[in-house]
Amino acid sequence: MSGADAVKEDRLWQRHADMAKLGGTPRGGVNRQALSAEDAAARNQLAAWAKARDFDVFTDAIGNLFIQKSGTDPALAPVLSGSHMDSQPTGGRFDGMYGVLAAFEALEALDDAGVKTKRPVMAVAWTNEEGSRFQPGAMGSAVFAGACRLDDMLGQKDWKGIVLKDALAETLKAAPAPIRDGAPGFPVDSYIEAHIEQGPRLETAATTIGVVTAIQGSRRYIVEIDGEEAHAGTTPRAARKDAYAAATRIAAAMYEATADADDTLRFTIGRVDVSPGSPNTVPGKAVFTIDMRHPDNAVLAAHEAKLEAIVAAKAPPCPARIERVTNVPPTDFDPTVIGLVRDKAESLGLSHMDMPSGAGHDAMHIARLCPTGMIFVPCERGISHNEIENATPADLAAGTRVLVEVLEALANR
Ligand code: HGY
Ligand code: MN
Ligand code: MN
Repeated sequence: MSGADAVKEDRLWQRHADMAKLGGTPRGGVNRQALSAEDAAARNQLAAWAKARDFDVFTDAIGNLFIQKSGTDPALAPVLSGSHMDSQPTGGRFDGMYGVLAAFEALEALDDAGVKTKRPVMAVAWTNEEGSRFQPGAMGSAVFAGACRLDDMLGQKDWKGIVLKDALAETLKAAPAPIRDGAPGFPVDSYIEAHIEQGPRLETAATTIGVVTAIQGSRRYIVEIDGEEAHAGTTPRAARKDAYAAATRIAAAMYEATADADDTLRFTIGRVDVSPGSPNTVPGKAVFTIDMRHPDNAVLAAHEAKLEAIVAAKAPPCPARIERVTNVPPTDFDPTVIGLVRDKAESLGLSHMDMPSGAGHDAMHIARLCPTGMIFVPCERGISHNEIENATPADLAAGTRVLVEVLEALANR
């Protein structure tokens, strides 16, 4: 029996149902934010399944969780596959989790089929990919790849002021696993990540497998505006330093400046905090986030200059600043890995198409370490970052069969 034949669709689907209970929401989605109690519960669940298989389980100093199936030559650098288990606040049960469970199912299928590989094969759950609680996103993979410094990340605070270092310590206490000592990162031969597409292209093309060629560039910013709290009834407009009024002027100008004719640039203001938040006090502070993406880095750089100019022009009389929080250039995946995904989908008789990724993934950082690629499967109406996110058991299993085949090929190189 081949590893791909040993993939169990029901087991994989049931694991998604089991994990969806951890942070499950009334609408069938998940709220399992990074380094929360729900995240710790998912870590414990995955580790329990791994230990039942005698796979090795360990974490690193930023909490990335690794599960290893040994190879015949332990001295060789491992092949990694995985994604993330943290979710958006109103997230779906497949974003990230599919990539982790597909990787674990692949280890199990190889084990069930008695397939030995030269290289060790590892499933990985990267810490804090979403970045909705602690910025920046894709944090665990960025620290592992050396794109972010561990100490800088440990000092990050969430919107309630909780320091990441403390949340991480609590998570690792609630979900203990041996910590591989030293700074995060170790030699990796290659990396392959399975993920739902989070867009409608595969479903529209009635195609099962996305052969992912690249990820578009993404930049995130924080805009902070300082106003002056004042009485809503007595303070004339001319005397006001209204932080929220300045924020709306800035935001309106930014939406206009980023509305490109071919609708390729992605510009999102996802979070706005206004304080003190009293109906009859002029806002003294406004803070909002910006998420901007495009396949061409030069376009992102040009628009970054526009955003800075808009803050300077529209903020007065309120002092304001814009700070770039992340800058991940466009990522091209490795032609060998792309070719493997395409060939294995073909040999398994699965429809497939080459496509770029609009969403960001941990693979964008790992691609700077080693040959990397991704496998997409469809999600219903392309909806994601939404509790109604959905996929089919058959598509999830099909993507996992391609994953097993690719892992075997990479691990026996
Ligand atoms: O934002 C992203 O692209 C990813 O889904 N976290
Ligand atoms: Mn994701
Ligand atoms: Mn996501």
